Amino acid sequence: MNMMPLPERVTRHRTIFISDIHLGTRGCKAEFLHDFLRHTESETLYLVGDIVDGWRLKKIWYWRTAFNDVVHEVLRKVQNGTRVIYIPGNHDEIARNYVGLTVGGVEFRADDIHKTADGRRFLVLHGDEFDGVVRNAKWLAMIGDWAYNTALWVNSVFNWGRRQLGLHYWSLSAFLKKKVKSAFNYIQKYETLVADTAEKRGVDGVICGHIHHAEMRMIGDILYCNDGDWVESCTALVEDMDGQLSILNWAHISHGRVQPAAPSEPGTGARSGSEEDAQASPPRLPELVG
Ligand SMILES: [Mn+2]
Repeated sequence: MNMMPLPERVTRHRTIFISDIHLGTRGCKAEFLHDFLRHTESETLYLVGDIVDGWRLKKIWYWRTAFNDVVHEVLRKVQNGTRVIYIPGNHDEIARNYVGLTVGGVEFRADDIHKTADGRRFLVLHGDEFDGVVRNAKWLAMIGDWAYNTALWVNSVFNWGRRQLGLHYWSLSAFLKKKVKSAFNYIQKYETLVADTAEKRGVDGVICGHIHHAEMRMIGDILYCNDGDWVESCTALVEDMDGQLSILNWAHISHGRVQPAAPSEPGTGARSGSEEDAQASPPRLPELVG
C-alpha cells in the first residue's frame, strides 16, 4: 500500500507572543522555533524582545542556517498578511532605533496594549526595565547566560582533579541549590514588580519575557503572563479566537519531530553544526519602508 504523508497540521491562533529567541547564540533552539512557526498561524505575531542577540554577535559571529529559516518564516508570515509587532529587548536594543517605524512590514514599538477577543487589555513589553541586575551591571546578566552550564562542567573537571590529589568530592550542587533559591526569589520579585506597574497603567494583565521563565498566574488583580524563551524551554504564549490565553511548550508538542542541533560543551571549543554552517551569512533584509 502506498502511504501518503499526512498533511502538516497548522493550528490557528488569534495572537502569538514569543520572545527571548537569542538568534546568534549557540543556545538558541532555532530548529524548534522554525517548527513552531511552520505549524502555527495567527492574525498577529508579537516578537517580545531579545529576538537577535546583538551582545553575543558583537563578540563572536555565530550564525547557523537554522537562524535564517526562522527569519524567513517570520517574513513569510508578514507577506501572508500576519501583523508582526516587534518590541525590542535589551539584547537587541539596537532595534529600539526603529521604534515607531515599520520595517519590511514589521511594526516596531517600545511597548503596546493588546486587546484580547474577550475585551481584556494587556500591557505588552519585554521587561528588562524591571531588572535591576541588567540595568546596573550588564556584564553580570551576560555571565548568567552560560554560568550554569559552565559551572557543571567545571564541577566535573574540578572533582576529577580533586580525586587525583586524593581529596574527597566537593559538590557544586549545594552551592548551586542556594543560587537557585535566590534565583527563585528574584523571579518572584520581578513578577510582582511587573504586575504592580501593569496595575498602575490600569490594564487587566501584562505580557512580558526577559527572565526566561514562562508563567501565567494572577498577581493581585493582574494576570501576569510570561511567554518564556527559545533557549531552554521553547515556549510561546498564544491567544485563541475566544480570547483564552495559554502557554505552549513546543519541545513537548513537537516531540520526536525536531532534530535539535548537537549540544556544544562549554570550554572545549566544540561547535554544534559544522564550522562552515556556524559562519552562515545572515539573510538579506527587506528595504526600509516607513
Ligand atoms: Mn532580555
